[in-house]
Order: sequence, then structure tokens, then C-alpha cells
Amino acid sequence: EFVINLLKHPTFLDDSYTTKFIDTTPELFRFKKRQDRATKILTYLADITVNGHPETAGRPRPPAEAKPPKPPAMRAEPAYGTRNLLEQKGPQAVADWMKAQTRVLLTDTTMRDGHQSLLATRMRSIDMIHAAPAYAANLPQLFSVECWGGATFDVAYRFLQECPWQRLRDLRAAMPNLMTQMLLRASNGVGYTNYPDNVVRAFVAQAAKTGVDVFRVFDSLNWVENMRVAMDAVLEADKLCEGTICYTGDMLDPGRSKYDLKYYLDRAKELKSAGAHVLGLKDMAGLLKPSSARVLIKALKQEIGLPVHFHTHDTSGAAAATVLAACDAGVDAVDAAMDAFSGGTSQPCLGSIVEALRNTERDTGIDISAVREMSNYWEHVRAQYAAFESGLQAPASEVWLHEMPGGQFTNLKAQARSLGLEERWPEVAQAYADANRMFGDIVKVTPSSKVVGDMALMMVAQGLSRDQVEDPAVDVAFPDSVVDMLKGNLGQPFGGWPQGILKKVLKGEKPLTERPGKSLPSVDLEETRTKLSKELGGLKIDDEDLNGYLMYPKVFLDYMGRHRIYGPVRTLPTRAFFYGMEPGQEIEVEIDPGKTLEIRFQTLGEVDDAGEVKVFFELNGQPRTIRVANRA
Ligand code: BTN
Ligand code: 3PY
Ligand code: ZN
Repeated sequence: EFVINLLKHPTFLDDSYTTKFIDTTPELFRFKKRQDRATKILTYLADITVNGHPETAGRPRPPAEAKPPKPPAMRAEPAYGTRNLLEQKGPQAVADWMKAQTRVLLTDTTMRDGHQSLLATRMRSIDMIHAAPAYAANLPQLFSVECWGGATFDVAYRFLQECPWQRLRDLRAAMPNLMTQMLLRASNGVGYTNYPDNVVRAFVAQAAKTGVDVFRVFDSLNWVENMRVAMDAVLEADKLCEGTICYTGDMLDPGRSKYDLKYYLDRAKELKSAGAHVLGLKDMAGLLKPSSARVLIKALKQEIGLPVHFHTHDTSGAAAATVLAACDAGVDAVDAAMDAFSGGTSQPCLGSIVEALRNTERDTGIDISAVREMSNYWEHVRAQYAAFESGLQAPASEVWLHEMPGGQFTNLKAQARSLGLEERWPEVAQAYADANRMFGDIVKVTPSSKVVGDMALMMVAQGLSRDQVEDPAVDVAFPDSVVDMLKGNLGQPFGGWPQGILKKVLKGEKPLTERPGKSLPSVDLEETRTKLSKELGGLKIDDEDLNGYLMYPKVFLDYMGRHRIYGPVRTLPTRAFFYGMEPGQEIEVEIDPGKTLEIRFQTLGEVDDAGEVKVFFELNGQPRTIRVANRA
């Protein structure tokens, strides 16, 4: 029995919970280190049961009757799939094979973009890993399973208290025949700003080693110059390099000629010469219209010669029409989410695409009954995450006004709500469009989309119009992210930044015009490892941990600090993780393959004079008591 004191610790309460935390508060770790993993997990359960989880407080709860999700059974041994081809013949053979198919190839995005766009990226690894064997066995015709990268990396550490690398390793092992796919923000890695070249290289090499097969690489300003380091690292690792163009604007609108067909063909040619095996077309906001898709995909296919992989979002409700138009125009592969994780700001519905193409030349060959079974599982998973639903009820044709990426739309709405601007959403949408034009009409995708969002929220909150923001006579305190972007730290946009706003934001400072990575000094990896190890009390730091730290130093250290107290909480069922346990409830927790804890929650004691509560459990049949601070 021991008293948990992290959450009462002054440094936690006063918000100075920084990277220095572990350095300056070694007492938190010294005695915790002796706790075994079962005790740590009981401590977590006790705390959540008494105090609730901070992330689900005040949010809708899963229905009381929602059952733990049961994954589909494996119907057969995993058949030969794309991963086997990649392993045996290499990435160029996969690209050649793609072009030789008449059927449309499908990527399932449920485990990455699906929940990133619908549930604020909060899906836990355990819910994915349970589904993975059925993917391998029942859906071996899939082109790939997108399950890593984008926002999932930092959210895993930051909010889910789990290691993203372990997620990848487990999924890779459970789907040996299917290619895993990740979204990589080129020089921004899986972060929000440019990293030194050697950090980007180390990250890609590690991702490849731990289990990524397909790297979808994009740059938030479509600046191919800034993508080469990441693309070269993928080629070096002998994995499939999907060099990706982000789609923005309205290609057939004669009034908006910046992003016309030629613009996209030029970018595609650059990506091809940069070594892409596959050309990704990433319509992150769901702006590509069916008529434009016909023209664009046909031209890309004819003039570039690479297989084309199309990604979109269904924010408008019209994405399926665009996907089907893309299929008519000869697209090689498309992204879709399993039915229960599709629609709205997510991808269009995988099962519906399979059905729509059935008995046509482009029949996907996917077993629709396996899709239904899998989607049924995902439906039960989704119910567990009711706290993270955005509440978006209907399609939004307004997406063509603001052009927000699917992952940002509901997020920005929530941010607006928290700033008291919920009623003024139409103004936020308009300000987002205005801010975009003010920056010269740029590609908006992480991280450039975040900058435009920050600017828009500020304009609405402070009642500033675009004219005022641009007026040299009006004093404006620009958000840090805006200053950073105009300094050139995200790279260069097509056509450059408008001179007026550039001058006003930088106040005469000279912006960077070269690739940021060119001037960022390399990080001494081994020195960083040694320092980190010291900071963590001599803990051995492997390459995965080191790469996690390099992307997100503070987020990683906070994760490690909690890990030492709470242990492998990724092994808890999702409901227990977010809500704790009910008296009399029993759960099984597999902390290692074959090592299972049986945990039964009995009851709570009274709050004592010290403000602590005894929490009574049975662990593998033996009584165990944990005391926690009562903060409820
Ligand atoms: C955070 O970073 O604060 C959110 C992640 C979860 C924090 C854990 S959850 C159990 C315990 N109770 C809290 O209030 N925080 C920690
Ligand atoms: C990400 O970078 O996370 C995205 O999903 C961009 O669309
Ligand atoms: Zn997307």
C-alpha cells in the first residue's frame, strides 16, 4: 500500500510541470521505482475510480449497456498480401504491381485518420491491436492499413499514456501480410515545426525499423525542396515512398488560377524526380470536386507515370462522388475508413466504395462480409469514446468557404467554444478564409493550417478585420505561430509571402528563404541519449525513446514520469482507462503476452483526515488496498 502523491505535488498543481520535473523532484520516482507493475496499474485504476479521468469529465459517457468490443474471428491463415510483396521484391515492385492492377486498391484509414478526424485522435492501441489479426486474415486484399503518424504520435504519449512505437510494433506483428502506412509531415516529422535534418533521418529510419512500410510524405506548403530529406530517408530504408501533393483551392475555377492543373503537374514532376515510388494526392479538407478529380487524376496518370493514391475527407458529404470519379479516371489506390469510422470529417465509407465498384471493371475484390464484420467491431469501439465525439451532425458545404482540413475543423470548433466564440462560428469560418488570403492563399494542412487557425481565432476574438490586420497603421500583436511561419521556419509557399503582411509581421527582420533544415545544426544523438538517461535516473534509453524525445522533449518526459507511477496502463480496457471501475466489476489485464492480471474492484473506504481514500481490490484473488488522494 502506498500513497500516490503526484497529483498533489506542488509542481503539478502550479503548472510548472515542465521538462525539469523529473530533475527537480526525484523523490517521486525513487520509491515508486520499487512498485511492481500490478501495483502501478491498481494505483491508476484507484485514482481514476475515485477522481475520474480529467479528459472525460463533463463529457458524454458511453451508453451503460455498451459491451466491450469483440473483434471478428480469423477466418483463415493470413493470405499473401502487399507486405509480402514488399519484403520479397522491394518498393519499386510494389509500385509496378499497383499500376498493373485493374481493380481499385484500398487503404483503410480507421486506425489513423479515421479516429484523428472523428475522435480527436483518442483511439487507444489496445482497440487497434485486437482488430489487427482479423485484418490480416479476412482483408488480405487491402493495399495498406494507415495506422501511424500524423497526430497519433504525440497524442499517444500526451493523452493516452502509451508509447506510439509499441503500438506500431504490435500492429506490425499482428498483420504480417499487410503493409502498414504512416503520415509523415516531411521536415516537420510528426511535429509542428521543422527539425534538423539528422533528426528527420533518424526518425524515418526508426519508423521503418519498428514497422512502417508505406510513408506518405507531404509538406504543409507543397514545397518539394523541403521534402527531400524525409523522402531520401524512406528510399534509404527501402520502404515505399509516397511523395504527396496536397490539394487546395478549386482547380477549375477560372477566378482562382494559382492552383491550376499546371501547378499540380509541376509538383508531381518534382516529386517524381525526388524519387517517389507512388504519387499521393492528399485532399486534406475534402475540396476536390468530382469534375476536377476527373481532369486531375487523368492528367497525373498520363503525364507522370507513377501510380496515384488518392486521399480525401467527407466533410462536404460529396467525397464518395469524388472517389468514384477518381476511379473512373484511373486512380490506382484510394483511402477509405471502415463504415463506423467514416463520413463527416473522416474518410468516405469503405464498404460503400466496395459495393459501388462491385461488378464493374474496377471491382476491389474485397470481401464485403468481412468489411461488415469489422465495421461492427469498430462501431462498438467508437461507442467507448463518446467523450471525444465532436457532435458534428451533418455534412458541411461550408468547407468550400474556409477550406479547413478534416482533422482541424472540429478541433477549431471546440477551440472557438472554449474561447466563448461558439455562437460566432460563421465569423471564425470567414476569418479563416480571410487569413488564408492575407497569407497569399496557401496550402492549409498541419502545421500551416494551425497557423491560419490561430490567426482566425485572434481576428474574431479581437474584432479585427483583414483590412485592419493588413493596415500598417493598426497595431497588431500577431500569434507566435504566425511570426514563426512568416520568418520562413515552415518553408516557402508557392509564389512567396505577400510583401505587405511580411513587413508588418517581421517588423523589418529578414526572413529565411532557404530550407530551414539547411541552417538548423544537427543534434548530437549520443550526447542527447546520455543526457536523457541521466535525467531519468540512469534509465537505459533505446532508439525509439530517443526519437520520441527528439520530436517532443517535454511530452516524452511527462509521459515517462507518469509511466513510472502508473505502469503499462495501455493494457487496460478502454472503459476502465477512462472511467475506472464499478464495485464488483472484474477485468482481465494482459501486461505481458501470457501474463494476465485478474482485477476485481470491491469498494471504496471513507475519506480520511488526510483527504485520502482506501480503494479495495482483489488482484488474482488476493486482497489489495490502495490509498489515493481524493480530489473529486
Ligand atoms: C494529462 O496529461 O494531464 C492527461 C493525461 C492523463 C493524466 C493522468 S490520468 C490519471 C491521473 N489523474 C489525473 O488527473 N492525471 C493523471
Ligand atoms: C496530419 O498531419 O496529421 C494530417 O492529418 C494532415 O491532414
Ligand atoms: Zn486526412
